Amino acid sequence: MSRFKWIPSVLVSLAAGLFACASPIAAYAAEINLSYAFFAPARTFPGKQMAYWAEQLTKRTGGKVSVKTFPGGTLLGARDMYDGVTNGVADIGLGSPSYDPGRFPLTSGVSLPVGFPNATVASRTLWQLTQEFHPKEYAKFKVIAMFTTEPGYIMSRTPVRNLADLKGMKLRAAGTGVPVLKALGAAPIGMPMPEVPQAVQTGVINGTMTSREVLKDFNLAESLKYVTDYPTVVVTFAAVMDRKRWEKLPPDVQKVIEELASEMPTWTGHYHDNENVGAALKWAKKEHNLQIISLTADERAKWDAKLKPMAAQWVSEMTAKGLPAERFLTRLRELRDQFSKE
Ligand code: DTR
Repeated sequence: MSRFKWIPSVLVSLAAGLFACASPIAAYAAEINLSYAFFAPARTFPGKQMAYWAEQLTKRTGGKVSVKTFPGGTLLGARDMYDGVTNGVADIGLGSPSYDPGRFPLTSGVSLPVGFPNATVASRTLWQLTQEFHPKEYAKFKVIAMFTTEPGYIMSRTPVRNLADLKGMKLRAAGTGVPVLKALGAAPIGMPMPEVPQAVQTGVINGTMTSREVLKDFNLAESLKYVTDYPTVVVTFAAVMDRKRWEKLPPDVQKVIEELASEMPTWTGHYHDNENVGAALKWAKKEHNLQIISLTADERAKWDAKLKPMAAQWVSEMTAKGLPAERFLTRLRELRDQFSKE
């Protein structure tokens, strides 16, 4: 009998002991870790959406998936978000298709002046259209969440009461808002939202056109004291995952992500419409004496007339590119009306 006969049994109990120690940890450690990048701060409404989604995914998968979020452009900025996902810098990226209408041509139709009443209706419309049309612009991606801002308003350093006030004014918008400002006679500059506070402070721009919660969430009410009460166009957001990465996820996890994807437009729209914007306006009025400027009926009609040709122009441009623009816009209007009633 070898005197080393006891060794294997010691090893077995050692291993068992180690396993016993390790197993409680294993029960809590996630099997799948995902990184999720966003270009603006966590306190903003898309940032809140990201945190909610991450928390829900972990909860609904029973801890199988853990998500590490990187808000504030710490991993990817607005300009490199979608390429960053393709290159594997982040598993998921939340960017704004509105910043690059050339890359997301069909989606840009949602940012036409079509009279969405709020972010909830626009977000649901955007998601439903994407489900029905499968735009080629997302071919490399799995879209995991979509939503929009409320229709944007002009917020400016000096009051804008009419087209004459607006003439030549340097105003910033997301890429899809640039033609709107141009049609109204302003001098538009396209730039991502996180760059706006500094551009306002240094006088590069006299204001911006976007959703009104930025008055508080980016502290813009300090310099921009006027909001012109004329709702224009929404800005779109899409959170995507690289398609190959998506295909590697187990079906039960994919199922939860799809379930969440169908909920996010309404969740985000409700938060933005019912809490976020209202709280920001109240704060800006109280802390910074924000003024809301109403347009006269005559003036409003002039603005409407300037924006009216935009939809038809968009259809002819996109049709020339071989996109089903006419059908897309018709369906958009149907969905807008349907969701407005719900
Ligand atoms: N993408 C936007 C809109 C925007 C509105 N609120 C936020 C908050 C965080 C990031 C972006 C935005 C725009 O640029 O107009």
